[in-house]
Amino acid sequence: MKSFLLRVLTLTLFVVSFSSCKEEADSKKSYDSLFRIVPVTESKINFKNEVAESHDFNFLNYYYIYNGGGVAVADINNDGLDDVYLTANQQANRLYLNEGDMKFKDITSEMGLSGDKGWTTGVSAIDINTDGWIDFYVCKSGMGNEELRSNKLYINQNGNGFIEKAAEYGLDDSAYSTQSYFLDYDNDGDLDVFMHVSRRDTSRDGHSLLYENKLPLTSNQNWLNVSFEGTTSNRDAFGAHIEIYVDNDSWLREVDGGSSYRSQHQTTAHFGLGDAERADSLVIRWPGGGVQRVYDVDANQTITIVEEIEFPAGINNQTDLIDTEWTLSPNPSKGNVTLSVLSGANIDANIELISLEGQVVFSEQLFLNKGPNERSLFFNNFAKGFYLLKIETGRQVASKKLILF
Ligand SMILES: [Ca+2]
Ligand SMILES: [Ca+2]
Ligand SMILES: [Ca+2]
Ligand SMILES: [Ca+2]
Repeated sequence: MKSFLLRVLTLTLFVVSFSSCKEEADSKKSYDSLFRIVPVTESKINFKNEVAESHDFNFLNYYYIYNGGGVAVADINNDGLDDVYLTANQQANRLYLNEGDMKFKDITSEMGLSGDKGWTTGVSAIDINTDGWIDFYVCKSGMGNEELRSNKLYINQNGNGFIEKAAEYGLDDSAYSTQSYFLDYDNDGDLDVFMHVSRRDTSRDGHSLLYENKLPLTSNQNWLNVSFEGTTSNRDAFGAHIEIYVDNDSWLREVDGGSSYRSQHQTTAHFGLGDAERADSLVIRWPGGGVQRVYDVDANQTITIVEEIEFPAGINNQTDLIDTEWTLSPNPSKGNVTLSVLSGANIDANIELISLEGQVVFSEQLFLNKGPNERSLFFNNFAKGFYLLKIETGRQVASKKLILF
């Protein structure tokens, strides 16, 4: 009997001890995990792709039923925040505007995107007309009504809404398309389309389709294709984040590893630059944590940027200047300019004033203290016009336009 009691006690102690270990592990997990689920009440992304099955509508007679829709993530209003377009099979597709801080707003209706019918199989966010504004191409598929299978192209109206123009662009294809892959396959600055079509589409003999973009690009449609090669980050640069700055405008792209079902876009970032013939700067945030900047890049070319530097994640914020955190005022100026810089560290810097012809007309060494810095600069003797003020810190370069009048 004594031995039996001892065994029960030992087992009880083991169970209590195991339970408390598990609770401790669960508790630890909730504090240590790198991800958390953002609740719908917080994000306001209240979207479900619900498919209703029935005796007459199921996998046996409708083989698309579990393929899903697709999602496209891109900045539709050029505010530097990625927005989200979610597509459904039997419900309406939805566009959510990113309001920052993980909060989104359903703007489907106000942007003219409601009323999209048909069985959506995929969506791509691309700038099809190279005007600097992200457009959406939506693939439709499924048996039955051919009209509902016609793909849709929503052209962005300078961030104020979308107008459907698939027929005008010759992309209102009613093939059994699953998803489209966008690439500039002839390197002429516009995105061409490779459309993946189901082998069950006997009208196309099961062939996928390649569409060449024949839109004539004007002087208002300058472009830049940027390819990336990681060295310490992954070689394909998946996860790289690219910002491009032109005058007061900026655009954002990310190199992603896939889009919707059975498709992946080119990893080259395609930018429409409007009437700008050069980009002031490109800021590349590599997946390894490094930040690289490239300056004064001519438009209408394809360039490859190889990863040169890597900082461990988090270091940049401690030691680097941040573009948005330094100012020149007043700008335009008559010559007396105040440079305000928030520096992440005590650091040596060199500033240069560069004319439009590319001549360095002024340079000075500065020591920046960690925190806010202000320096008075006197450019009263320089000719009126546009200049570039460049700051170099040894591991970082940043520039801004300055107008003297
Ligand atoms: Ca946005
Ligand atoms: Ca566009
Ligand atoms: Ca092309
Ligand atoms: Ca073309």
